Amino acid sequence: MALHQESRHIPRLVRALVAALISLLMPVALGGIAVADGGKSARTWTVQVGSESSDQAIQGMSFLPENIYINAGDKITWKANSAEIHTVTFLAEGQSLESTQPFNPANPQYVNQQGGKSYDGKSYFNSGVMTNVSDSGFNEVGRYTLKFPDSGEFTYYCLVHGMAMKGTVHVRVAGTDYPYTQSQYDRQSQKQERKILRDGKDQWEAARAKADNHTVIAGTDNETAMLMRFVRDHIVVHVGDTVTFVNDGMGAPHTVTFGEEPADEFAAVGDPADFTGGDLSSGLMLPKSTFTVKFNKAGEFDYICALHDFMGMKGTVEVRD
Ligand SMILES: [Cu+2]
Repeated sequence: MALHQESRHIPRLVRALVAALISLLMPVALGGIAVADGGKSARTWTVQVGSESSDQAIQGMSFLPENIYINAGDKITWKANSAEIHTVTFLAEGQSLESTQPFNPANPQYVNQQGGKSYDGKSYFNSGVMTNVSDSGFNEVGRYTLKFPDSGEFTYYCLVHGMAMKGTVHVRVAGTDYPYTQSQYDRQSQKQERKILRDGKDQWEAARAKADNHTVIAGTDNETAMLMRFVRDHIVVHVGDTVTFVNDGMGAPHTVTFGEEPADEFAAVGDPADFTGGDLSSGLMLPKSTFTVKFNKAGEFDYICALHDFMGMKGTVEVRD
């Protein structure tokens, strides 16, 4: 397959080389501007990072489009399109994705931009944390642009979501005809976004069916669409009752945090077997984990997911005598 594609491009490569040679031989009289690619100038393409519903409850884990075909010399600008944080990360030669997991929010290699503006095909390049909001708690960026001077197939990942979120940049020889226009990619992306929203709504409905006054679904996801909500977000129990919070997802972690948010969001705080108000936190709740709290005092207790509260992931347990 790859061989076949290579051979198809040889005449174009030869053309491009001839054009390059001519432009080199041309006197610099033309204002110093040499046209090396037969008149086709380099383009900048756009890839969207994540997607979301207008209330931010449903978050999509996708680079849209997932595959993009560009030519050597072109640039790509990734644009943050969701409150949920993501990264655009090209791993170094020989570095495995597994070795980078899980995401470490305290490590600058994960959260800050790494590498230059031109991708060399082998070093570690990272956008840093990308989101479309300014209160994520990170030094976030809305856009990340890289130039691709060399042809090749380059896969990148979101370090936050690992295997669930990857994309590929197919860089072909300068002058190659583009298979898709930007507006074709955009239409394809919109279709994909609508599917993610439908998936998210289905999961929300399934969560409602599983939840009751003593069982709260603390987020759920199918690795592409995530629900960033507690379901039910307001429950009424009695003193002495227990409530079990369930992360019903497959990829995204959450927390259940009463009182003050701990400096380390992932740290467990307090005794869930005897909660009478104050600070209590589950620590990091991985997919399929649960957190059970016994409420021993009447009152209204508000809690948040320390990771996703800025998207509205909050709840209340009302405890009556
Ligand atoms: Cu959460």
